[in-house]
Amino acid sequence: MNPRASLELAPDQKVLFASDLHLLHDDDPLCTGFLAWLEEQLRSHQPHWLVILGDLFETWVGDDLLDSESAWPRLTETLQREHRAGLQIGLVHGNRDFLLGPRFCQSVGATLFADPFVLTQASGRRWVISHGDAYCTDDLDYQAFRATVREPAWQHEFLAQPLEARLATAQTMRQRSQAEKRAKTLSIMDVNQSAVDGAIESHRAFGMIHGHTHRPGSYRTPSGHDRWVLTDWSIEPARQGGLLLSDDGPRLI
Ligand code: LP5
Ligand code: MN
Repeated sequence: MNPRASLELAPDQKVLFASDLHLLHDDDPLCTGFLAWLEEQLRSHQPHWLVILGDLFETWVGDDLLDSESAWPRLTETLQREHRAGLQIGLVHGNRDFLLGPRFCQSVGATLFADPFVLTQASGRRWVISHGDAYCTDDLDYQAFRATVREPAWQHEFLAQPLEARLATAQTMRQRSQAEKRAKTLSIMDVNQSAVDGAIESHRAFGMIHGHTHRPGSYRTPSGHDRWVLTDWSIEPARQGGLLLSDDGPRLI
């Protein structure tokens, strides 16, 4: 699957971003909350694109999950219906669901985008769009793990294992991640500012939009660029939201 590397917007086209939903089950309250939120945003803002900026799922161990008892009928049917009604859907891999593949994308009518990709607004303003984990360069243990599991050969071998074995490995890895995070400082788990500035400048962009760090807000980088961070999700409505990019610029919603 060749991910798309850029997106150019025409005047008046808006993009709705959401990330870090970490959905567990198709029928749980978080998924219900997300689908209701999505319908509401689509109705009130009428975006041309929905871009899911990684970690839609708590974990994703292969597209054959769609055949399993933990399939996603409500989520996939809703996205597919919106896609048929004219919504363009984009997807970026997160650190939990980097194994989302062509079959999942097809099931919801989504286009996979590279991490990072460059979005150009009608005004010519360029944004680097990323899940964000790649810029947490101070987290050396995570970056070593990331390098391993993003290798095609590793993924090929992992995906050849039975589904039950993959689910068990993912669960072990989740527990390990939670344990290791308790010993890491907040700053190690945040993006590295120089890495962000480097990416913005090498793409000749105005700023960056990302998720992953669970620290929503708009920030200024040391070199004076804009960095917008999406919220992660929980069942509390205060922690449910996204970002709307319009001709007026980005806005957390
Ligand atoms: O996700 P979160 O918020 O808890 O923390 C992330 C980083 N952790 C991860 C791991 C994922 O949570 C769990 C894996 C998802 C399953 C994917 C599909 C199946 C793949 C199975 C892989 C074996 O991404 C965490 C960061 C944090 O963000 C903040 O940025 O700190 O990083 C870690 O916890 C990584 C550890 O520090 C290093 C772990 C080394 C593990 C070595 C064993 C690898 C074996 C691979 C072969 C089986
Ligand atoms: Mn993440």
